[in-house]
Amino acid sequence: SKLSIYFCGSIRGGRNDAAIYHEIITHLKSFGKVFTEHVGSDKFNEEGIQIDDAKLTDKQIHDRDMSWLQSSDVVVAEVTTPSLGVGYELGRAIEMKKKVICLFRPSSGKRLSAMIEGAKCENLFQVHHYTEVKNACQLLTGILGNK
Ligand code: 6K6
Repeated sequence: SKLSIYFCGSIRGGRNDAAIYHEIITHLKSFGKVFTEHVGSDKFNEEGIQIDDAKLTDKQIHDRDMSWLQSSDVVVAEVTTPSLGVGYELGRAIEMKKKVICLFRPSSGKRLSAMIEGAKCENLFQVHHYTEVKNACQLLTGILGNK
């Protein structure tokens, strides 16, 4: 059956990995509906303002994202580029007892926050280190593919 998937990736934290988010989101769409698809779009300026879409206030963005998060079955986060928004979403998702899958690329030279790495908990909060996006996608198929 079709899943509702909430994807998290950095916007104002930095757009270096936007192309990777886009690839992951494209893959996730084969498992159901992806909220926050815009996270993988290239239609943002450096301030994380969406260029062509209707302009929303920060409060509207926050409230809309929180209701999407609430109605999602699973949360997938690319956490390599540190983002306050993504960290916030993950904390809220844990509180909502959502299943969370974090994806991190050690080849970035960054070290993942202990608050994300250390939140790891068997099934409900997973943290996976990957190298190539295709490996991350295979991993997602393994987790989401038979649901
Ligand atoms: C539209 C109008 C003005 O700005 C926008 C676009 N901004 C956002 N739209 C939707 N979700 C957002 C936006 N900014 C942040 N988020 C959420 O926080 C996304 O779901 C991302 O996972 C996360 C990114 O947070 P930052 O702190 O890196 O921006």
